[in-house]
Amino acid sequence: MPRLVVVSNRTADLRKPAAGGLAVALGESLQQMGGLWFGWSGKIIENGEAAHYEDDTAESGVETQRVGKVTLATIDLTRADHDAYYLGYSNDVLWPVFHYRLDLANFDVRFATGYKRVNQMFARKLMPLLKPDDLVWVHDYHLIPLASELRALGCKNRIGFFLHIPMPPPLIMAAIPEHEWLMRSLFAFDLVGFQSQADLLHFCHYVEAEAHAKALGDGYFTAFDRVVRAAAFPIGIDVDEFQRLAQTKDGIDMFNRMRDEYSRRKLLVGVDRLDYSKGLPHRINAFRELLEHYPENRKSATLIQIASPSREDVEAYGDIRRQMDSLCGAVNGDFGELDWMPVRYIHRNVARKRLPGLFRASRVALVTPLRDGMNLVAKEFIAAQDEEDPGMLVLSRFAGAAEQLTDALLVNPYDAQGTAHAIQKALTMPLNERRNRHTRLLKKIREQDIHWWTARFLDTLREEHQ
Ligand code: ADQ
Repeated sequence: MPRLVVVSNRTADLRKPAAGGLAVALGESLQQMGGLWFGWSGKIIENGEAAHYEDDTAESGVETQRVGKVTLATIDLTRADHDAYYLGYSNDVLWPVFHYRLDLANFDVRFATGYKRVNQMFARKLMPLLKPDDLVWVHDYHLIPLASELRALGCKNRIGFFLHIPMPPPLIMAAIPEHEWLMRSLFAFDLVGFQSQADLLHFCHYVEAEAHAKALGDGYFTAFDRVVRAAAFPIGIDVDEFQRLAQTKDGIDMFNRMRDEYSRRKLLVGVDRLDYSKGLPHRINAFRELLEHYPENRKSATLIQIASPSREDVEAYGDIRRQMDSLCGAVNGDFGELDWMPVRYIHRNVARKRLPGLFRASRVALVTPLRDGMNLVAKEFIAAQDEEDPGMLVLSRFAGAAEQLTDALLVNPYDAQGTAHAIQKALTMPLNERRNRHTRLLKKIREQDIHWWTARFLDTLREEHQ
């Protein structure tokens, strides 16, 4: 069996499940299969100059560490490289554009140069660690050119790529000055995976229209003298692990505390990174609509919104924070009573072990991103429910998860009144309907869980084109 080599921007401390979806998903699969995980250590060399990378002696060395069955191999970045590659191109160009937010993108040409330079360095550092039959699995938008850089160094391994965020439609993609180069880079992989059919379709439209790729059937395309296969692999969660977490002492304590605290109230919950793609201000506005148009919820419904700090060095993230402070403050100011606050907004990280209890005690989860690759919180909420008396999921149709979770109440998060109506429907849904919907949702997330996802991606990567 070939060794698995995972490459992602960050490797995580596998002993501590982190807040990012990628870290959670990969940590689980790598621990099971063993192998190598390569990425940035998270350390920044303050006095380093990006130009020094031309001189091999000034480059950061690779540090290795063994955690269980996994070898972690990490490199540091200079401040200049970190700012151009990570803050700049990854989070100020690719993240907004891939989430359809051209208005937030900052197309500074220095970002593209830094992005390319760091991908070259990743390739140079990784290449000596590879064995000929390793399967290489590259993750996410930070590393789109990595396979082409590895190929330039002579790498013949099978290399797969998974995009955790949405793939935008061709005309939005075309706003990125380097869009052709990015898409050509994808052809250096053997397999390119997307979260949803919608993303896959955008890729197919782009390569056929803009790159004149020829479709060979079964997801294979040829262009630029290479053959790549593209397919959708909706990422899942470890349903059993999440349910076990709900049954631990911490899980039960959290559930009991929340249930006692909110015994007279209907609890709604939202758990996200504080990111403009998650639709948090729209959600607060929809909740305000709920209180206005369905007054029976006043003094009764409470929304706990956890929004963990994220990418605070990027300007747009400061804006969303200020917006949330003001919107939540206004709802509480306008509707709050001495003994009831409508919104409890928590701008902090919450330990993963607390989430199942919180989800289980909630009547409704609001997962209403404006655009999201998948959204694992939606699946975790379903996994945590009491099957006898399950809570309902209100889910944005613009989350990748909406393709699978059609038994949730699907909403357009831009439509505050429509969303408020769906929340009201969720709060008042008869037990029988809740149970039926939950049974079907749970079946879906069990069938396509994290183990299914890993196995399907790797099995497909192993298949050679005939
Ligand atoms: P994220 O944008 O980080 O991930 P998501 O899938 O919702 O989004 O969440 C990832 C994980 O982080 C979940 O396990 C969740 O419980 C946890 N988490 C989120 N907010 C938290 C908080 N405030 N406190 C504690 N834990 C929190 C990216 C893409 C997604 C895609 C994933 C996986 O943007 O679309 O689903 O990768 O591919």
